[in-house]
Amino acid sequence: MKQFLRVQDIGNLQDAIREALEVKQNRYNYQHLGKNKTLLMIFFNNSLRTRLSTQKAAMNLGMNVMVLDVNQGAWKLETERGVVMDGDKSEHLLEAIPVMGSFCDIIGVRSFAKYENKEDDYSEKILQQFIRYSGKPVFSMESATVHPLQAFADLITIEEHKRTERPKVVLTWAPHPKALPQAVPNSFAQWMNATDYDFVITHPKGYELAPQFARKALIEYNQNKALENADFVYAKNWAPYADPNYGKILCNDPSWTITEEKMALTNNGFFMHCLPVRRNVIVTDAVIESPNSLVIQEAANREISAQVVIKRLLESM
Ligand code: AN0
Ligand code: CP
Repeated sequence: MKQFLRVQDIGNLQDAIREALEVKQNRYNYQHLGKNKTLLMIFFNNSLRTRLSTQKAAMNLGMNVMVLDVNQGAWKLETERGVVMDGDKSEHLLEAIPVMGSFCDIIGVRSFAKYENKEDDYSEKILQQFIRYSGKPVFSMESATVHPLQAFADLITIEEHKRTERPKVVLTWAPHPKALPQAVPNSFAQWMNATDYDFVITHPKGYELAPQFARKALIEYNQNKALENADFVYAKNWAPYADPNYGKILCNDPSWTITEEKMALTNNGFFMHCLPVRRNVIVTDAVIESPNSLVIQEAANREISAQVVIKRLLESM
């Protein structure tokens, strides 16, 4: 594996799940792979889980880890080529990337969609420049359109908790005061579409995901109907993809919040969310604190998904 961005990069999903469950049992068995190898984690945006779980995964593999918060202490970076740099930005990404690449063996990048230009976001402009100019394997730690380490961890969590071979998994939009990225629902949909689960997406009209991510999922605009008999309820806010409302807030209807009444429609379903989550906006206290809430297990599996990904990048060097 040379890069990790989409579900296809991980190859056969059953093999990846088997490897994840094995790594989870024996996470310190691969330290020889990372000896004298350095992971550089670059953050253009905030993080709690990705930062800690990815660093832990790399340490499990015997690697050295360096973390750079681009907006705290580094030079302010220009990302557009051709700009006369006489403003507040001291350095161009086109120098910064190869310099960063020269100090490490693998690079993880967190760089959210800016919601200024859909084409720039959906071409993964920043991440692709890291792939092109760093000379090193690159993985997404949530980039403009995808969050594959999250989706892989979510898949592992579902596999650990499913009670039937083909569970019903529902991705539901939920309200939020800010316009959040589409990366988490995009990747969740992409990874669920790669399984044979019964996969349903529910959201208000206007919140359709990009067709290349929604693909064969059943779209049900009535949330209560979508939740009927669900085995897993995956809640997330995202901003609209469709024009002219790309990246704007179109709906803030509190009736989409996941409550105990909503969960009562499910098949004693599990509640999932990638975190961070706003309580009593996305989900009520009672639901997130219930025994059916998997949010902590999901977060813990981020260490495992990251370890499988970094392990495979190291094995391909
Ligand atoms: C981010 C998002 O919605 O993509 C990160 C989630 C992992 N969340 C926020 O910005 C609150
Ligand atoms: N779920 C997730 O990626 O969390 P962070 O934004 O805290 O890394």
